[in-house]
Amino acid sequence: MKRALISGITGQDGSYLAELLMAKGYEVHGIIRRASTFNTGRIDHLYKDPHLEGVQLFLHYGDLTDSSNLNRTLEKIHPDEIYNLGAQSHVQVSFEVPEYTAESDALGVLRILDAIRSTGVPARFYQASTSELFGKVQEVPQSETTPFYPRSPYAVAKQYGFWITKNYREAYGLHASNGILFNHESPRRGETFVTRKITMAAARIHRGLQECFYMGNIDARRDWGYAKDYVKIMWLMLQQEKPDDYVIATGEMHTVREFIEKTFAHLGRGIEWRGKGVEEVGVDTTTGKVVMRVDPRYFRPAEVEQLLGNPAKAKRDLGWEPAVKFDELVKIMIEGDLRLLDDPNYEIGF
Ligand code: NDP
Ligand code: GDR
Repeated sequence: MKRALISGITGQDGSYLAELLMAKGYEVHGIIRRASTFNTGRIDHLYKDPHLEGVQLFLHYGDLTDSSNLNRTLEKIHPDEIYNLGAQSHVQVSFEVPEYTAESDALGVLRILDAIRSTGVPARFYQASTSELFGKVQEVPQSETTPFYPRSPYAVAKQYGFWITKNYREAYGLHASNGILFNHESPRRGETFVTRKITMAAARIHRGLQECFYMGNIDARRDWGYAKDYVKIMWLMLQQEKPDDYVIATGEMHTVREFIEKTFAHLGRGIEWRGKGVEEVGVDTTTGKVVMRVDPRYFRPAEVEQLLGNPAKAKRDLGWEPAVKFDELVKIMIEGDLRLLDDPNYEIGF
C-alpha cells in the first residue's frame, strides 16, 4: 500500500486529492491546523475512527511554519509521496498578511523540501504552483517557458516555492515537481473566491434570500477549470519516472462578467449591465431589480488582468486533458449551491 502525505488536506484540492488517492488504495495522511472551530468539513465524509479496521485516512496536527513538526511528521509517516497544497491561498488577503503569506507559501515549501533532504525519506514531492506566477502577462497564452511577473505577495511567495522546488531537484536529485495550475473551482471552493461568491449569491437571490451582491473588477479574465480534473494531474506527475514542471489549464479564457451572466442564465434569468466603472450595476432582466453592484473594496492594489494557459505539454507527456470546461463548471457550481440551500443535510460537492 502506498502512503501519501498531504498538506492542505482540509482545503478544496486537498479534499478531492484525498478522495482520489484513497480510491487508488493509498494510505493517506493529512496535516491539519488546530483551529477554534472545526475546519475538516470537506473531509469529514472520508474520516473513520482510527481504531476501526481498514482505516485509510490519518490526520496529524502541524503547520507549514513549524519545521520541527514537519521533520517529525516525515520521520513518523515515511510517505512515498508528498503533496504540498497548504498555503494562505487568497491573493487579496496576501496584501493584508504579506509576511505570514511568505512564511507559509514560500518558506513552508523550503521546510518540507529540507525535511525530505535531511531525514533521507525518499518521498516524491508535488508543489502547488500557480498561474499567478505569470501575473502581468508577458505572452498569451502562458506555457512553461513564459517569463514570470508576480503581482501580489502571494504570487511572489509562490515564485520562491516554484524555484526552491526546482533547485532541490537540481541540487539534491529530489523527485520534486511543480504543477503550474490555473484557477480551478468546484462546489467546494472557498466562499470568498470569485466563482463561488457568484454562485452562492445567485442561488440565494434565486431563492429570494438575498437581493444584491458586491463585486470588484468584473472585467478580469481567467482560465477556469474543475478542481476534480486538476487533482488527477498532481498524482500523475508523481508517477512519472522524471520530475518536471507542467502548466495545467483548459485553454479557454472568460471574464468574471461572463461568469455572472452564465450563472444567471443557468437559473433562467438574464443580466443587463448599466452604468460605468464603480457606478456599474447588473440588473436581473426577469425582475428588473439591481442584483450586482461594484464595491471598490474588492479592487486589488495590483491586479492580474488576464490569464490563459497552454496545457500542451501536459497533454503530450502525460496524456492529460480537462474533462470539464466553462459552461459545465458553472452548471456544476450553481446546482451545488442551490442543492445546499434546499437540503441542509447535503454534503457539498458530492
Ligand atoms: P484552499 O484555500 O481551499 O486550502 C488551503 C489549505 O491550506 C487549507 O487546508 C488550509 O488549512 C491549509 N493551510 C493554510 N495555511 C497553512 C499553514 N500555514 N500550514 C498548514 N496548512 C495551511 O486552497 P485550494 O485547495 O484552492 O488550493 C490548494 C493549493 O493550490 C494552494 O497552495 C493554492 O495556493 C494552490 N493553487 C490553487 C489554485 C486554485 O485555483 N484553487 C490554482 C493554483 C494554485 P485550513 O483549512 O486550516 O485553513
Ligand atoms: P485569483 O482568484 O485571485 O485568480 O486566485 P479569485 O477568485 O480570488 O479572483 C479572480 C479574479 O476575480 C476578480 N474579482 C474578485 N475576486 C474576489 N475574490 N472577490 C470579488 O468580489 C471579486 N470581484 C472581482 C479578482 O480581482 C481576480 O482578478 C486564485 C486562488 O485560488 C489562488 O490561490 C490561485 O493561485 C489562483 O487562483 C490561480
